[in-house]
Amino acid sequence: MRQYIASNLPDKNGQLSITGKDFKYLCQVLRLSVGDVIQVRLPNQELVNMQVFKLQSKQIILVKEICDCSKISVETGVNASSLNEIKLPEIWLFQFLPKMQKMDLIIRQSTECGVTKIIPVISDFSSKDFSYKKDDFERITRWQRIVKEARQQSGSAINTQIENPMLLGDAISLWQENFKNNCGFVLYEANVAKKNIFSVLKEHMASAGQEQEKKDKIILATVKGDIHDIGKNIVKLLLENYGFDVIDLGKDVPPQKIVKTVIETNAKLVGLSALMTTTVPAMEETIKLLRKEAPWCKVVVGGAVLTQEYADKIGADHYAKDAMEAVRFAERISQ
Ligand code: B12
Repeated sequence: MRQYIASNLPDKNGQLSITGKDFKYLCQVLRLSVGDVIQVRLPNQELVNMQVFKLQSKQIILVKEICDCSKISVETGVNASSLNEIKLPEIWLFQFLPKMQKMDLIIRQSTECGVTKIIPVISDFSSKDFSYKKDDFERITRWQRIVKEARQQSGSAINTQIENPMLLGDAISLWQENFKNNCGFVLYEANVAKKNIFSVLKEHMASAGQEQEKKDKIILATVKGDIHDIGKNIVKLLLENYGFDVIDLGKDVPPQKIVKTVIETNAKLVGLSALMTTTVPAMEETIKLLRKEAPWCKVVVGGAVLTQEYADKIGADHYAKDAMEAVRFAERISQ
């Protein structure tokens, strides 16, 4: 555990008393004993080190660290991040309701990734397997529990909020109210929705006369042999949101097809994604071919397996660790 999410603030003596389910979790799962130190995220989102002061049959009492324990004694590794280190933009996930189990997984993963708000959307694209009531208290409580667990395990400083499921129209209004002139991006699930929410939003924006003028063309592809495309799709959505004209060649794309498209469209930038060590060579091969056949074109690479070192080794112009960094690079290139 990288942090414990506390529901209350410590009392006036600086003691935090924990009972019930949280008590069981701390004692039976994490096996805390007297003297152990853990990181605690207080309700005001402050992160403090607290030490087990007393352990009784149904209650555990934590106090602000009293000994000089510079090291966290419960599961070392990456520590929870403190809020002031985080200067990320807010990320809101508008998610068509998929099957229950999948939604649980999505909530867990987006919390771990630092999504600020999760908005479950009810529409024709939502799963028909479950009937989602608007104010299903039990379901919301369950989702909130998943968020709490995911925050505890990942150490995320972002206080992820989950909304009651809402109809697509309400979701669009919410998006417009909050992201009018700022960037907002939407994750989507192509398998659930033939027409994804982003295209729905784009249509909505176009009808409201807000369609932006298109910037440069960018070719995106997941390289040959690799079928991971979630990250690339996020990059695409964000680039499009910033007005770039993205040609998405999809996944498992051979180098020749990428080079051919660059030549045909005269694109200035290619974004390549690879998520496996086994497909990084295909990325290298693509870059080599691009240098030969389309030397004017810059290449930005990304994907969980890549590092700056790898990117340098295979001759990429830029490594983007996330979608926003890809946008920043594209903005620089297009100037
Ligand atoms: C989801 C997933 C799958 C899904 C993919 C669904 C899909 N449509 O993409 C499925 C189930 C199909 C799958 C299959 C496989 N997978 Co898989 N998969 C994952 C998993 C769990 C998450 C990847 C993901 O989507 N992350 C979320 C996105 C948002 O993050 P991201 O891709 O990193 O993208 C961000 C940045 O990296 C960056 N970025 C990404 N792309 C780009 C591109 C550009 C141009 C730029 C600028 C930036 C950029 O921006 C994004 C947003 O910020 C990872 C584990 C992990 N935690 O990474 C394993 C993982 C990638 N898979 C793995 C493996 C081995 C496989 C399989 C071979 C399994 C198998 N035996 O069949 C197959 C691969 C088949 C193939 N030929 O490709 C391994 C790879 C190991 C390695 N280091 O080589 C991983 C790491 C799991 C593991 N720990 O073993 N997988």
